[in-house]
Amino acid sequence: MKDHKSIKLADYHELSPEQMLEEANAFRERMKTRHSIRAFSDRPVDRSIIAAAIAAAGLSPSGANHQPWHFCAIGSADKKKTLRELAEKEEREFYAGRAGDAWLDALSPLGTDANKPYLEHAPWIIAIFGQRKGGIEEDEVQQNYYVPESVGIAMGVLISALHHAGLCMLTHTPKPMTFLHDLCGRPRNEKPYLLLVVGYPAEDATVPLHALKKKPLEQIASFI
Ligand code: IYR
Repeated sequence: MKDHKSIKLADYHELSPEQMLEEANAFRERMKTRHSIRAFSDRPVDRSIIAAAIAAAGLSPSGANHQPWHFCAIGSADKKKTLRELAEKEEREFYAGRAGDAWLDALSPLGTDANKPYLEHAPWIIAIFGQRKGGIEEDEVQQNYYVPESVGIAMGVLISALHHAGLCMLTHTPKPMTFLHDLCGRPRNEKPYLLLVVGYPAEDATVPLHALKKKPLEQIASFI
């Protein structure tokens, strides 16, 4: 490798192959109990839990380690009310025709419609933004690289961290989401990627059968 500043890897913790398999299996079983839900309780969730999960997501790998993401955790009742109104406005147009028949057909097994009460009920909505420009220092304006990939990885870590902490979620993508710039006070050169609705499930929360059908390993992986 070319000369660069580094430290010796010191916090790697090796497991035996048996422990590895046990851990990997245990994690898969834990992830099996992650379900997107659309009915949330209004029970509060302490901000420190959300902050810890976001901090875990912030440890994700990213293009040139520029960490091109911003997580805006929306907990204020006023903001959530506005968010619901603005998102539902977009969704009404989406379901009234903007989506097109094929898309609406694909969504029908999920039972979704333009009503998004959970945007107001759930204690936290996390809006995730990708930054086209930035760099590793706070005030830098360099080009960022692999932004969607980096944001996607961080999102996966965030979802895993929140699930691991015992919370329920919904990934939600009103389209377009440009109203999030003003709502979250973020600059226009950031791209809103999605909303993560986070909280406890409502008593009557359900999981659509369609969402339980996961592709088997043979279909999603090849070993060559
Ligand atoms: N944003 C809409 C539609 C929607 C789109 C996809 I792709 C989904 O997987 C689920 C819903 C909504 O939230 O209803």
